[in-house]
Amino acid sequence: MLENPQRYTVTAALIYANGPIHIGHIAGCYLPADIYVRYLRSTGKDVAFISGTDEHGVPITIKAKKEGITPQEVVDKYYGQIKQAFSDFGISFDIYSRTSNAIHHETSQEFFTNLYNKGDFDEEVTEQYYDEVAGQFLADRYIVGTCPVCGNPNAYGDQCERCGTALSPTELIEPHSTLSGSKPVLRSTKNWFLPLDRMQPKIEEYVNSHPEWKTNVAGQCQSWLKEGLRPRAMTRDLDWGIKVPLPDADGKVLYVWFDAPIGYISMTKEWAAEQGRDWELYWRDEHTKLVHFIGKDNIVFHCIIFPAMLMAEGSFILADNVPANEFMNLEGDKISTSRNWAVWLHEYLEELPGKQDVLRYVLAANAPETKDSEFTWKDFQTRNNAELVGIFGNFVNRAVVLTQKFCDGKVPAIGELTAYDQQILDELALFPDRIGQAIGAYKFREALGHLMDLARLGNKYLAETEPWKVVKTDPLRANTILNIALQISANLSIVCEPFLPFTSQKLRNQLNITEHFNWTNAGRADLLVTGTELGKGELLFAKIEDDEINTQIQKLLNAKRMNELETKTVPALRDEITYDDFAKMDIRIGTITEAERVPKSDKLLKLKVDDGMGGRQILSGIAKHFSPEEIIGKQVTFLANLAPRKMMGFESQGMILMAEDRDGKLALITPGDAVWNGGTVS
Ligand code: B3M
Ligand code: ZN
Repeated sequence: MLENPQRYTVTAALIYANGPIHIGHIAGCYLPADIYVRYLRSTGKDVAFISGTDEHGVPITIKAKKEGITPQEVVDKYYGQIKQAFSDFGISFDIYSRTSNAIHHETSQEFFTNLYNKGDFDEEVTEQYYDEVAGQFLADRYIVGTCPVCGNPNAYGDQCERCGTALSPTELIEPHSTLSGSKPVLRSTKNWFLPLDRMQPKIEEYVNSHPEWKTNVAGQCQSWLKEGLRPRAMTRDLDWGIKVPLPDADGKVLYVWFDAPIGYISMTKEWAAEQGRDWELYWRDEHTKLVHFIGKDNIVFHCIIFPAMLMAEGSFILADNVPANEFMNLEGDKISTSRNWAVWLHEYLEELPGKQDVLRYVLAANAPETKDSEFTWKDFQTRNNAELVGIFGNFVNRAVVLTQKFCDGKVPAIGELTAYDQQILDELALFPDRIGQAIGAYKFREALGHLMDLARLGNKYLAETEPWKVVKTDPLRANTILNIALQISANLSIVCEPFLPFTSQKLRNQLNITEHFNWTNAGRADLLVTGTELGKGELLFAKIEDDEINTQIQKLLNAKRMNELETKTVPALRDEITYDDFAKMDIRIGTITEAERVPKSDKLLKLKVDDGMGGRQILSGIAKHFSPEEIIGKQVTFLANLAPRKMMGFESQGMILMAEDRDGKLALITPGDAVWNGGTVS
């Protein structure tokens, strides 16, 4: 672990630009990174906070195929959307760029050429699956087959999503191409491999030199190392990506996991150029602390493969830490893009405007730091109402309102301190370090807990000193109490900023803080100058009502229902019949003229149908689907020569034809144009 770094390069995963982002991404990676960076900035550190979109690789081409647009159109669409959502949510990247930029292509190719020239790659001809119908090599993701471990028939060539096993396509049982459905054949092709096997001792040394890494991260690394690293191809036979800068590499691109992490470097270059800074300090100076924030599915790439690339290249620093989080689940189920089981950030921002900090708070409080965690809307509501409104907002509000009431809205003078006041101020002074140390150790939940404890301390102080009573007998004493309460509030505005930046700004406005206080000022009891007029009082947090939550829960339930429907298949065809069989049926058009429920039956409606032949009575089992009123006057299709039969004591002379939707809903079959009653259907 690097002690006393001179500067920080903090990266957050370059998410694939193939879809919008959801709360799982934020809780896993972006929010912790933002809290960390905001804290570092507040302590006056030199930080570059780098992120952007990953615009290469098979996930992009798969999406393009699905949406029927080009890969370029996919990444253009989502880059803008993702960038906007992050910015609206207050994720304070110094740059949010993209791997399709020219500078990134150049940087990656240069990196590759460097390793190539140094002889770091093994050139190898291997057998890869090829789709003869589609005429192209198949990326692992384009091959589906049965998992040899758990028998899942839909395992991908690189991983089984049911049991989590990492696979190679040749391990799949009965593989087929998702491009054409055909059985892929093996064809030989040349690629360039990074010999991770030979590099293992150096990688091991690196990983083992970081005993401070989180256990979930260290655990994954050790299990990879224990299995023994294998050479990994750094080029692929694909047409979407960065061209391999070699003469004999037509139709080949850099492996997306080769170019993507280099994106951190090229984006830093881009940022530094804009800022007139030297990018090399952020990647080549050993006093720079490099930290990668990612989700758990990216651990091996950031802890083993990218460091191996950097080691081979030789002129870069390696990550000091990779504080990867586990996953966040949603309402008892895994977040899933394909099943639309997610809370999408852009939708949240639209549907719950002005509540960025509530989501930031809930996601930080529930962050999956050591194990998978869970987001529920009920918990969201409770944390908002009980914690943000009930503790944080309540304290600040009391301090401000009492000041308005008893002190003319101005910061009152502080007088002589009691022993209790002093004790409170001593405690206050400890908070910035306590919170900061937890953030520095990537323990964001703990840090947030300390932050709330400071608000609790404020509440306790007011409850015990009761300035609203004291003011009647000893106004000077009340002034001292309120001064202290306001100083605690001012401190809250500083130390809450990494977590709740919007609230911090509101609070500063409310306390009329114009100075640029930062972490180094926190802990002091003289932040607010006596006599300063407070700004407009506005509630920091608003109660969230059941309605708002129920709307969100309903939305998820709808998604679940849509999914269930989508997996439903069309019923199998009945046995074949001849034309003569069909011709026996006399199907006609008629108009329902009367409809009423059949007593004692919850299913049957008794209908009068104008059949152009004097009318007839038909009983139909549709009472659960239609009210009598809504079907009177409707034209329907009915089977006219069905033998009459008795139902619940009434004669039914025919049968109304119905169409059944996949969710079981019934629809009348009404002719597209009005047809005279008695008209035949054939
Ligand atoms: N694009 C995977 C992902 O979006 C990958 C991360 C790259 S980080 C350099 O989860
Ligand atoms: Zn499996």
